[in-house]
Amino acid sequence: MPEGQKDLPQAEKRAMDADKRYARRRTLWTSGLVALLAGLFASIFAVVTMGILRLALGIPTPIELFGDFSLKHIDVATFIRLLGIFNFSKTKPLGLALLGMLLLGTVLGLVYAAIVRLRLPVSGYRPARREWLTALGFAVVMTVLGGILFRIELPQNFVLGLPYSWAIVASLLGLLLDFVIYGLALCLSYRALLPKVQHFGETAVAQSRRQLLTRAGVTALGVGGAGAAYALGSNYVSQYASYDGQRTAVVNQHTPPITPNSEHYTVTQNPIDPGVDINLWRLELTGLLKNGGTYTYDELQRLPSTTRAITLECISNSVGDHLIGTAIWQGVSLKALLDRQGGSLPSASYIAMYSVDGYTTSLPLKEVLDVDPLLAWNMNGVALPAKHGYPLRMLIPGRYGEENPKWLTRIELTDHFVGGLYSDQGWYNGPLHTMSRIDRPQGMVAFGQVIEVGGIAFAGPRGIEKVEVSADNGQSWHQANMQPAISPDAWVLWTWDWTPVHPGTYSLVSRATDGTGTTQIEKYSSVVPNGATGYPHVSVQVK
Ligand SMILES: Nc1nc2c(c(=O)[nH]1)N[C@H]1C(S)=C(S)[C@@H](COP(=O)(O)O)O[C@H]1N2
Ligand SMILES: [Mo]
Repeated sequence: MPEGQKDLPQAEKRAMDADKRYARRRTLWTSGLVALLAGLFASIFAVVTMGILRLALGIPTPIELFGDFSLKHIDVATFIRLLGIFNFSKTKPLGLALLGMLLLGTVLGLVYAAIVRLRLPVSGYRPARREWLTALGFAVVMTVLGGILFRIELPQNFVLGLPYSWAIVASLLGLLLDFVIYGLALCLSYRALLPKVQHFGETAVAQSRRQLLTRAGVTALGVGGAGAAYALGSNYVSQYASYDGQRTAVVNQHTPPITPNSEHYTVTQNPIDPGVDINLWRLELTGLLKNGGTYTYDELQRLPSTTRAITLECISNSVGDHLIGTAIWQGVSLKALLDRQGGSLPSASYIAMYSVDGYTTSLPLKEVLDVDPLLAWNMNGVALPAKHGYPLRMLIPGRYGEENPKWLTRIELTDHFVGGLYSDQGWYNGPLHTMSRIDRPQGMVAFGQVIEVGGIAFAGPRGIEKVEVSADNGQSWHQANMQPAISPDAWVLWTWDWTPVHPGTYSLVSRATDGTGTTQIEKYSSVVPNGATGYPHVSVQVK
């Protein structure tokens, strides 16, 4: 140690310590700030990657996977509350999740910086091996964590409609690519933005110009990336399934026996409904059946098909509401298809159905076969419209709409129940409740003439035995006339000729009795979580 230092006065030593501390703090602040900027930059590029993969190949973004995952982990009551808070918009919560992900990616920049611990100033723009490896490690760990957390959500593919296993592979590769891009962008931009040591043979001016250009370059790329992310987001939002929740049309207070496709109610879990590439799409039959099998769209359509009118009703159809419609469906019966595969094994007690949008439902096999379900490719004489499940959907008569998967791709026979969005939330999935609805009259009617009261009634395959109408709020009942049902699985239309004895305000009520002789439940209950019950009441003024 040189002579002089030994003799340094206490005060000077303390000043030097303070300097060191100051330098360390500056390093910490600089690294931290640069790490956050690099984290944000990397997140933007990850979002651009996700957007491209989602829109071009239908690979679900981590944001959507997170959304699907979360929705299965809340109960019906919370679900309904959230629908209210977000005013039934799916893009708003997804937007929030996107912001959350950007924030997370930005903060992760700090973790990266803490791991690589570069001493400032750094020499050169090229990341060292350790930095590359750390970035790669980030990508791998994030992919593995995502894969484990979202393992149930991975089998979904929106643009191509890939079969189940391929969809899992595509989703995992998508996650990997998203996170590799994140890691690379983080590693490169962190290095690029940090202050550099002065090199011999380069003037200070040249050096700081280079540093400035790099920072400007990173900023420009970041702004460009943000623009691209915005454009991709707008494209996504422009495809939004705004028809979700659309009611079946009633024309002049009359419900047509068959609902035209364009007027059939629609309900979807998806922000954007899936499309499928019909050359890639398959129907797979697997699990506890004698022979597994795979069908292309053409192969399915060459099977002997049946045509049947089936009424579909959403579990969210309140008393008097219009989330119910009837179409003539054409397809192959599930029984016939399973028979072709040699039938089910004795241990098969459940059927699980998987759709290309990741929607999954499951029901007891015997109960399902009892109602002779249909795998339909045509709806009212034309190929299934995209929003009603092209290329194939399942119709299980007597079960609420939620148990009638659209965009079906895989049927599995199992010995256990397989969860899905609505069953996980706790919605009822048993046989639907008998219902009736009064369509007319409404509001005001003229006194002194016969008034036709009319509406619908429905009990799935149990059928409707009779419909009764009351004009005095349920004190006396009159049997309505029923049009013969177009099929055992369709609603019936009914009418009753009413001659009010004096003008006034009347409360019309209806009740249906199903084929087993059981009258619909009188006690009012809202749709959550078991489906609505209660007699419909319509108040009319006779003047
Ligand atoms: N794959 C898939 N199938 C689905 C849904 C969905 O979101 N995804 N929604 C279900 C619900 S809740 C209902 S009520 C019916 C609605 O069918 P529709 O839109 O053809 O009337 O589809 C069911 N099948
Ligand atoms: Mo539904």
